[in-house]
Amino acid sequence: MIDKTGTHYEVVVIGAGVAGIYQIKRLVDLGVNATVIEAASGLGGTWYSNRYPGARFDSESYTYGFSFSRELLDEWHWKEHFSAQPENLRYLNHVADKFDLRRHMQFNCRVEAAHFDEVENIWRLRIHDGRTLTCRFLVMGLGLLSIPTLPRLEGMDSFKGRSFHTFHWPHEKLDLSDKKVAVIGTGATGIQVIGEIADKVGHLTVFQRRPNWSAPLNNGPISEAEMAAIRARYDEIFATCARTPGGFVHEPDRRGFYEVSREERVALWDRLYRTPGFAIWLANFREIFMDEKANAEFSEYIAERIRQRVKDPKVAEKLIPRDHGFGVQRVPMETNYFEAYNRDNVELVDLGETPLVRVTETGLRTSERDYDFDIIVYATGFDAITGAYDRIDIRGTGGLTLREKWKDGPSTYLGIFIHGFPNLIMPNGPQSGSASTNYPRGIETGVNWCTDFLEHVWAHGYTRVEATQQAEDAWTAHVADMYAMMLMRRAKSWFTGYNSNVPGHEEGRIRHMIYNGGAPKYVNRINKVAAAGYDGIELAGAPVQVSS
Ligand code: NA7
Repeated sequence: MIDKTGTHYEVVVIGAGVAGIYQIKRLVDLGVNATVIEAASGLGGTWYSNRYPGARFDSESYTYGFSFSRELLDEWHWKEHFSAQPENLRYLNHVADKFDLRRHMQFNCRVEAAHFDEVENIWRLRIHDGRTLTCRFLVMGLGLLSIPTLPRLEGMDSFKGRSFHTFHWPHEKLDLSDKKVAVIGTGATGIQVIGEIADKVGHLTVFQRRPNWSAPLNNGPISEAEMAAIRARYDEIFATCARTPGGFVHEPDRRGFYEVSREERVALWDRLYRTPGFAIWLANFREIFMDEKANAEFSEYIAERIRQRVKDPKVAEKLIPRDHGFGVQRVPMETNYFEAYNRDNVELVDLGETPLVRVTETGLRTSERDYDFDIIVYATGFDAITGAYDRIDIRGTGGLTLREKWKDGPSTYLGIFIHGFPNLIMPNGPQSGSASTNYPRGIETGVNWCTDFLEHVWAHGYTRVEATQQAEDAWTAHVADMYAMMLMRRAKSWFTGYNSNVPGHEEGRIRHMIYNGGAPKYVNRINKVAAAGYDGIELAGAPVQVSS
């Protein structure tokens, strides 16, 4: 008999983002006693929090939506090829309402601790308000980019204007006209914000530590007729996503980089530069990711594009990355980004030349001078992928903390299980397929697999499931081996666990955060594991009667 001090559920899902929404849908359909615990006051995860101007998909909208319901696909009209945050949040709320999922979600609840009880094989959760919950299975729908990080600068609290991380951009309308605005950071987020606000602010100063390779998003509206055509092709669209490494509609060019002439390569690149979305990254030659010479040639092609678009040659050169080649970090997609620097009200400060020294009462100080601002925007990124796990006191068998286990980087079995943490399941965990692909496509795969797994467990009356050490070691080594083949391994980015603002993540040691084998290989592998009766996972225990 389970000794309960709070409410007991068969499954607790942490996080009401894309993963949590779909996971609870599957569980509710099975009639499982399950709940979603969400720290924010609404559902939507990334799309609930990131309300900065310019926040939008880089995935084609119709490849980002859920695929599980024909009715949903038929009734939803995406208004743009790369839909913006307000519509994305409306969509996720629509899904929750349509399938009556909201009543299975608890908002404003932050899970502070999750401890595994080895006697009863359950998880005990402590919520920030002091409540305790217990569950047999703990499913992590934690965001991969949900813990924003700020620079560690002296004087940050002294600034008298408004300052915030892009993740905390105010929900109410913020008037930027006539304001002097600073944006620190030129990652995917900074590049979206800068392109969007450049012509809406009084003056914009961009503080860039390292430039990023970026290319046009080529967004556009979707008419009724176009949407009807997309609806008719949904099966084909999702089939394409399922067979491409990134889970997108973009298929890599199968020709060998060196087998075609320079003219043919340039002709492809000219076409890709005009093609919407990640085509420039993912429909390119595969050598771009692995071969230094091929990467350098393509990077120079993009550098030339930057020079053509930015009028001041000195500024253009500052916007061209020197420390890494195109595509070895996450490629930000831009709209009017480079043109922003042609405006009289936009200035670029190269922190490589004049580093930030401190925040003052009125703005920012670099090694060269003081700047005054009304608003400082920190577009400085996230404690990515493992950060949300680190923020919860997760303890497995023998009191082992996940924080300690993962202090040098994650280790998992399939990105789904962690040895030492029984009954903890991650449909979109570090080193899983969804962490490196078009998220919702990977998430649907992960949630479906995990739900099938749980059905298997319930059908057999197992109460304790745990990956073996051996299975975890083999998977983690496999993930590391794939990094070894990629130029990405040398890049300072969240793909390798780099973040200068997070102790322990500042320099050097690579963390194998994502699975780089591509969606089809990942799906093939996890399906094989299932077909082999869940190879690598110890299934144990007899049913325990739970009193209510
Ligand atoms: P990113 O891609 O991690 O970018 C963060 C940016 O902030 C990047 O330009 C950093 O420069 C810069 N940064 C970070 N810390 C500092 C400090 N201390 N001083 C100056 N500049 C700093 O995060 P994003 O939010 O843009 O994108 C994250 C993902 O969200 C993205 O990939 C999408 O999938 C959605 P650096 O390059 O490290 O020198």
